[in-house]
Amino acid sequence: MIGDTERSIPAVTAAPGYAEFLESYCDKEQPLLIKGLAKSWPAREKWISKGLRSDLHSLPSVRDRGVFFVSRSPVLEQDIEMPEFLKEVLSSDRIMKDSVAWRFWVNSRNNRTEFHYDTNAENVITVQVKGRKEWVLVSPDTPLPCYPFTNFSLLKDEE
Ligand SMILES: O=C(O)CCC(=O)C(=O)O
Repeated sequence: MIGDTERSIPAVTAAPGYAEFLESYCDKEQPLLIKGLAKSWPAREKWISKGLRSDLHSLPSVRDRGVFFVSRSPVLEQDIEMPEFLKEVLSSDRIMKDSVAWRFWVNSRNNRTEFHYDTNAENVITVQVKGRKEWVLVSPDTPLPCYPFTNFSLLKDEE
């Protein structure tokens, strides 16, 4: 809990349509939790930590950035069932502009990622394929002791 400003994030069990996503969430900068989005993805069975790491290492477009793997083009699409609204999000430059990057965070139990700004990605869409993760989202106006990606982009050398 962060002071008295804690708010919960609205949760739905079915993906919204693209227009609803834009109007009700994206345009209002309102985070949204879609429960069970990946529950029927082949990735849930296929992505075992060690094998996934070596699969990612074998793909030419993927770079191992230490804390995550990144690719500027889609990879492992056969393991993913992309919801319609997300296909539209990814094919439009309205939401992601030119910062679309696929990142794979392959972490072990009890991993903790420190607070950071993702200034190179105006919006972040994250799918928790396996396991659990607690997220703490903080207003950009709130000063935090964190490593700020304010002056540079981790993805710059991929362009
Ligand atoms: O999965 C994590 O530990 C961090 C993910 C994250 O920071 C991001 O997607 O920008």
